[in-house]
Amino acid sequence: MKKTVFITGATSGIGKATAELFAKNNFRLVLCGRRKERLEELEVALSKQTEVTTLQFDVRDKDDVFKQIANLPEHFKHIDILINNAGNAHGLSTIQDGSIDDWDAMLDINVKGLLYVSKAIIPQMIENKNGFIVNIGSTAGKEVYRNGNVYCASKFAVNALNKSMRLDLNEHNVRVSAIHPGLVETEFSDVRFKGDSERAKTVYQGYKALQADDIADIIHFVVTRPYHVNIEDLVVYPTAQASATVVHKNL
Ligand code: NDP
Ligand code: 8X3
Repeated sequence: MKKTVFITGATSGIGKATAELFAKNNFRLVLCGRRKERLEELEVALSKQTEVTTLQFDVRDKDDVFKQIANLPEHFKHIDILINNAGNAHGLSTIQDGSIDDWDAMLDINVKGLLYVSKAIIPQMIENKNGFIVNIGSTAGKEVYRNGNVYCASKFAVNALNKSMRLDLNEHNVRVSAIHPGLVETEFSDVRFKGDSERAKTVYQGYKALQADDIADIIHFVVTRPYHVNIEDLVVYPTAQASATVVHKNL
């Protein structure tokens, strides 16, 4: 039977690549993000392959998150797979110089936003005794690096929530996985450096970073294992990256 996948942060990077791959593989799609035009473009493009609906919300707005998920068209209400992907780093500063607005954004989006969306979708998975939640963490949630402080904390929280979800949902037959990528070339660094695209480009220079398609491929692999198989935690780096701070560059 055709499965429905709900993807947050589908308007760019990992989320968009995942939407495209899942469309190709005949999943029904609920695609979320704030940028309306991008959602519309995706809906038009992917509707040629599968059924698609879009929800435009900011994951920080809990009332809107709950309202929009509750009001999904009938055909899209039953969600088999939730991919908690929306998130970003905002800034790269020492703890003493960090911006409180950036801290709020990262904790509100990467942690609380993930919780709101999950809370809106988990009850139906419990009722159905079936479902899959994939949390996109980061290697920043496994190892801190200088200036990463609050972004790292937000991803350590995703790691903890992933483990907690596994414990709490275990008796309900719901699968839960986290995927923790290292450096992936997306709009991530543009957002981190607030539109300074020259600086963002330097993050991916001198080596081959992971691409959004690589992560989409891994997500697809994880969710298409037989139901008795649950990959708990998957860490993936580009070959040139050995840890958060060791990247072999040929500059
Ligand atoms: P992008 O910046 O390309 O994509 C981020 C996505 O998140 C966009 O679709 C954006 O949509 C959405 N998003 C951001 N803020 C909000 C919000 N407040 N409400 C709703 N949606 C939001 O980055 P990536 O694809 O790289 O990032 C995806 C995930 O992967 C993030 O959780 C990130 O932390 C994680 N990650 C990224 C790595 C990397 O090196 N790139 C490595 C490890 C993990 P819109 O702006 O339209 O709302
Ligand atoms: C994104 C990877 O190294 O910029 O989560 O934190 S990193």
